[in-house]
Amino acid sequence: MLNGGNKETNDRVPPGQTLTEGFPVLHYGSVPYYHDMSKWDLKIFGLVEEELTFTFDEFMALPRREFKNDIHCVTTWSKLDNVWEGVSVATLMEKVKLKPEAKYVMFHAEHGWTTNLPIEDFLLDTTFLGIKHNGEPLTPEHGYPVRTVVPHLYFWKSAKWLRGIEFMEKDKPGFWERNGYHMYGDPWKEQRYDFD
Ligand SMILES: Nc1nc2c(c(=O)[nH]1)N[C@H]1C(S)=C(S)[C@@H](COP(=O)(O)O)O[C@H]1N2
Ligand SMILES: [Mo]
Repeated sequence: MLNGGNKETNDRVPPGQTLTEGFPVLHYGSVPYYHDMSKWDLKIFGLVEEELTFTFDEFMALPRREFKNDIHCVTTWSKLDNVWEGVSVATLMEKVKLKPEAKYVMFHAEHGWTTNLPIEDFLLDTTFLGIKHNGEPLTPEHGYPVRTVVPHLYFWKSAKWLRGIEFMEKDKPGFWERNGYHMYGDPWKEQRYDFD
């Protein structure tokens, strides 16, 4: 058995992954610590009829709901049964009018870090903007104040410290995708690196 677990559990663990009970911290660069949230904003831009900027207070006032999922990091750990609170993409998109050419999304994080995905994957009702994990606000290390969560793709597609969502016509590689990671990153197909 993959992880020594029961069959139901193993069915939830993609090939080459091992379960972890902890919540590892992984990122490139330094953790941003915010002291003054009046300087924080979240921009929705690119192929939209009208660009939008949320202040911290505006974003935190959006309706939220609970999400449960399993996450899979390309470095081979998976963590089951995460409970999150976040803003659904549907809630966000009520405020956004896309141009018809919008086919891909780029998440922009603090320090210029980026990751890309097709718009269909962004619009799934399992994708969301996470604010709490297992009942607690995200810690600085895990992406405070808001991170995207795209649980059906490897976890590098889930941008911590989100600051922008850009809609694009053509796919473009983000930070790890420029550095050898797969453009899509399906854990069930082990799309880890660009040659997979
Ligand atoms: N802004 C930003 N988000 C990021 C990263 C990063 O370097 N910067 N790393 C990604 C990677 S590779 C992983 S595995 C997850 C790890 O999230 P965690 O530290 O909360 O476990 O964050 C993803 N989101
Ligand atoms: Mo990762």
